[in-house]
Amino acid sequence: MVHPAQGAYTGREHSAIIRRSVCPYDCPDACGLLVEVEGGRAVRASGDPEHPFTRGFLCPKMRHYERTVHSPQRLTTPLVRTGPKGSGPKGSGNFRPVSWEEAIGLIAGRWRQIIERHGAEAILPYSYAGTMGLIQRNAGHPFFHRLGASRLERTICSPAKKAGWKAVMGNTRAPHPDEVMRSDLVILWGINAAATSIHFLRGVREAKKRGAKVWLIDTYRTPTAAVADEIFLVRPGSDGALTLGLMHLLARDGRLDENFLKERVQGFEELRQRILPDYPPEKVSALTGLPVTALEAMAAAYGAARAPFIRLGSGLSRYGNGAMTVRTIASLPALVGAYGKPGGGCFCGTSTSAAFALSEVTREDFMARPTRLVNMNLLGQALTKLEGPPVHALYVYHSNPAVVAPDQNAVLRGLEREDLFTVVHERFLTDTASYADVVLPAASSLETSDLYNSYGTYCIQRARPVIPLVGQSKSNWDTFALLAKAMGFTEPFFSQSADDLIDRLLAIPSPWLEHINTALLADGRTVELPVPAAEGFGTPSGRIEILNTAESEPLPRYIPSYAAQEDLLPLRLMTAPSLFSLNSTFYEQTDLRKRQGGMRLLLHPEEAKIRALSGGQMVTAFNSLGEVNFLLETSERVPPGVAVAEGVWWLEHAPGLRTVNALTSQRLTDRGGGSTFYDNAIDVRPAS
Ligand SMILES: Nc1nc2c(c(=O)[nH]1)N[C@H]1C(S)=C(S)[C@@H](COP(=O)(O)OP(=O)(O)OC[C@H]3O[C@@H](n4cnc5c(=O)[nH]c(N)nc54)[C@H](O)[C@@H]3O)O[C@H]1N2
Ligand SMILES: Nc1nc2c(c(=O)[nH]1)N[C@H]1C(S)=C(S)[C@@H](COP(=O)(O)OP(=O)(O)OC[C@H]3O[C@@H](n4cnc5c(=O)[nH]c(N)nc54)[C@H](O)[C@@H]3O)O[C@H]1N2
Ligand SMILES: [Mo]
Repeated sequence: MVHPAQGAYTGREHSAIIRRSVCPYDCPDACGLLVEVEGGRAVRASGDPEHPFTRGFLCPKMRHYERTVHSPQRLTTPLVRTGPKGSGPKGSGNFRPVSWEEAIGLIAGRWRQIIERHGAEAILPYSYAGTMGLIQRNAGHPFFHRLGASRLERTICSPAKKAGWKAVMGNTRAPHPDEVMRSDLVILWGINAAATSIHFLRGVREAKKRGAKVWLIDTYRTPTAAVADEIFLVRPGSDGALTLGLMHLLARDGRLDENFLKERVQGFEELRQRILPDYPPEKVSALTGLPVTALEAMAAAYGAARAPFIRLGSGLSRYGNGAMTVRTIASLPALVGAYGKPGGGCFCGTSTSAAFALSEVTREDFMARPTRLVNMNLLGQALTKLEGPPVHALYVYHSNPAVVAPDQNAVLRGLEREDLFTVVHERFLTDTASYADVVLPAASSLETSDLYNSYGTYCIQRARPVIPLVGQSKSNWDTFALLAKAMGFTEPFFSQSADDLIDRLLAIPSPWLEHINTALLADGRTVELPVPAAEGFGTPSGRIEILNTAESEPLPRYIPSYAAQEDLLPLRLMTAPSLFSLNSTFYEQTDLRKRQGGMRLLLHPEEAKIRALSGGQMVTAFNSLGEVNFLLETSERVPPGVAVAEGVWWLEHAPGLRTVNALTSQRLTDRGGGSTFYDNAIDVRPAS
């Protein structure tokens, strides 16, 4: 048993000591960490066995967090560009180290000129989820609001999923994730939980032990297939049709919970009469690629289950029809009354940030007027085409758009502009940083204070620094404090510390925080918030709204994805998460890169054969947006018609000049302005 030390790093410790922290990355689990610190360095990271949900188990990515924190590649001083833009880490001779004072002075000077000539909206902040802590993640909002800069619509991840869920369920809160243990039919739907929700799988395995059956519905056999009893591989973007087909069969066979539908659901009759007749099994089979016998068996098993539980991922929402697909799936449990049963329903995710008055961090009130909104998925367009005013300055923090944003060629064309003044605050000289005019070194989560929420559990945790700052790095919060001072902002808000702001947030009354143990939280331990009691559904009508007249389409129906509408190229590209990286994070760890086995494209052997390709060969994947070289792997795990590229690789480690997002488009989802990373078609030829 380990006994972590209390309080923050003091700088006076000489022998090894163990301190608590939190995994800062964009993952639903938000693991509790124990960090062994020796001589001011983190020497080992392990899971905190006292974390109520993650219970001491870490994913392969975090097992050597110390290798990221103390990587020889960490940036340790501010840098100013001396060579051409975008020559990558190999060309790091293109920068010269400068002091923070010089760097901040340079930035403030350029920004003042730009504001004078073009107005503050010519400045665009760009950030996403390098760190999930509520303070560091949102640290730029008050600054850019006060500056009057353009605002970024942060919709790269899953806004379509949220919009789809909300259309049916409103603000209904998710059950506790361990509710899955009480289910007799668990459906892992469009989620590679073995990569993206590993602690949730513990509950799934427990349900299995108690007799539950587990299904996986995906577009290829992901590593999650190992826990599944049944695997259903659907055509990409066709889950909406699948769901309507299942509903058709449930209605046809009288497998409905009529009482539940009458009392707690709005609009099932309309759906039954106007929509479901259009989705007979033969048609749904043609749309989804699933045989009619499989559809019949699925509907029969779903209808007969005592408490079917859907764990819905985000992949299937990243399509032109993504919000509608989620809306349709969210309606399904209502037909059999699963939302009313322990262990039943649909789990999309939690949001414990709801416990906090986040507007006290983001400070929309600092805006003199609502400024221009720029959708982050349209960064390529914003940097190359936007007028009134064009973007003259970009400030990137905890994000890596040169590789994570769609339409890489457009993004890089934008970043290459000599007249664009780019600042990047980063831990590493990422591909984005290699295009910067000024690079600022960022602190890691072990060096900063923060308050962490979770989007897969009901846990929160406060973290304090466990090691001193590496080199001259600074946290997001402290960097914006310097920039605020340089820009002449005198509001006391900008001179408080991150810990001051955390104290303030925790002191604001919230029904979520009423009964928690504040001493535990102050001590840096994980605190689980009580799941709010479910009284009815959080919709305007108090019912599950299958019919929602506030939507432009009042009822769910199947809309084909962009790629299905075009049908120009034969392969649908799945840009799926890897077990050994998190978006473009962790590529600094050599072992994790090796475990991915290089930047690969997976194809069914038949698809390789008709193109005279073989596994192990270098291939070029292409479409109208770009070309990307991959190492080809042929695999029966991938059905014909589908290509899979896991991971978001750095250009530095790519076999060619581009990575996967040179093949993804800037098209948006039907609702929410989301990304459509999975809704792209490609073809493949031998690399020249
Ligand atoms: N190891 C690892 N963990 C991660 C991440 C990572 O990159 N790696 N990313 C983090 C982030 S940012 C997020 S948002 C979360 C969630 O990250 P997401 O990217 O949403 O990952 P999943 O929810 O696992 O869902 C992706 C799955 O959806 C499948 N899919 C794609 N299209 C379809 C379709 O049309 N139908 C069906 N049924 N399935 C489809 C893909 O094949 C894949 O298995 O995970 C986080 N955790
Ligand atoms: N092809 C494809 N593209 C995708 C996805 C996909 O599945 N496939 N997933 C998409 C999704 S769901 C998401 S959420 C986005 C995520 O996109 P991003 O939010 O850009 O995530 P990362 O790639 O993890 O890059 C985060 C960067 O932040 C830096 N960083 C970490 N901590 C700090 C800090 O405290 N301060 C500062 N200043 N920097 C820090 C890290 O070094 C890292 O380079 O990517 C999207 N892109
Ligand atoms: Mo994400």
